[in-house]
Amino acid sequence: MTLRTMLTGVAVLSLMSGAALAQDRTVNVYNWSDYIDESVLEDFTKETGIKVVYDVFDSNEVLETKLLAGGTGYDVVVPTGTFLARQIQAGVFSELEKDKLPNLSNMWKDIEDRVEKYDPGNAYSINYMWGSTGIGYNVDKVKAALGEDAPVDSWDLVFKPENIEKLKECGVHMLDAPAEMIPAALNYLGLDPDSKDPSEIEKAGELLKSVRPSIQKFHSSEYINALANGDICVAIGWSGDVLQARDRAAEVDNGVTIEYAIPKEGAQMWFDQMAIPADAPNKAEAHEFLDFIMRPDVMAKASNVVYYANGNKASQEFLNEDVIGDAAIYPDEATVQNLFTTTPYPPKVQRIVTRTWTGVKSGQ
Ligand code: N2P
Repeated sequence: MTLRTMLTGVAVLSLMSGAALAQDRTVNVYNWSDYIDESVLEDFTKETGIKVVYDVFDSNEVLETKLLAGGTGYDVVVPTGTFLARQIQAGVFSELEKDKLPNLSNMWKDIEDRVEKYDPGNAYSINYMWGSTGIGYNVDKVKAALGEDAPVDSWDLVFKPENIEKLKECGVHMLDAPAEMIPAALNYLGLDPDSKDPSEIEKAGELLKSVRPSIQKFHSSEYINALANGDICVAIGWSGDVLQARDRAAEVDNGVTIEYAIPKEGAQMWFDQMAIPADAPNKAEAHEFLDFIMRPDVMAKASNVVYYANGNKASQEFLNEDVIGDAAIYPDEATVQNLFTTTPYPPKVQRIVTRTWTGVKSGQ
């Protein structure tokens, strides 16, 4: 072999491995179900050549168990602020390399400020979307069960036994999310929704147990189709999920009308944050993914499809009017006043919450 052919061989080889490398770049994303427009992922791959392996979950507890065990293989995960805060403490995440995220300049200061209490300095996460935990209902079925004056704007709908007993027949689903259902119950009882007091958590548990016989199912994603198909009449659920149900029903024109209410007694406001696990195999790709997500048009596309508000100020001019103009998605000042946030449970209290929740679900 001459030196020349040898060199050519090396050049060809290195070119090939370069191409193979480019092709092999991957980012493993673990996000909530029903939380993105698939075309966002396709566009990212088209533009960067990075393949997206996309998995979904519908529970912070499930995500947290995996993150604490480590070695998930995920590069981007999306915990809610309260869970993120204690996961940061546990050393689960890698600090963001902000010089790799020029699109951070598009983010919304108001939301970054609110997230400070979970992630000081927004050092580990960016806001993906935020929303509220309220009530989704089938307008006609609820009226049929409770009459014209059904209290659809109040937690009375589901927490007053005489109401929920009448809804049992047409089907009620509740989120399988103790960190949201216990605060909702505390708030309804006039107690601090962020209470860490075991005796108050016990009281919330009692309220939830009192309505338990009327709950058909505890789940955190199935209710979208169940509402849309007219299979159930009420779901305690997340804002955007209920609005997606409303849309799915309208699309098939099945005569089902779904609405979402932020109950007048108040509801929880939460922030879902994208973060990079400390042991993520593809951190460079994770940063590229986050920066792509923070493009105004990309973030708007996602919100326009899933009906959740996002933490990207610059995206707002690209939002459809039925998103930016809907107070159930982008609440006005008065509605925001009615929303509460919570902080993480310390381990001891968490055990009480977990035990209480197991009791609620099993009806014990
Ligand atoms: C998406 C639900 C995300 C809201 N389906 C829960 N944090």
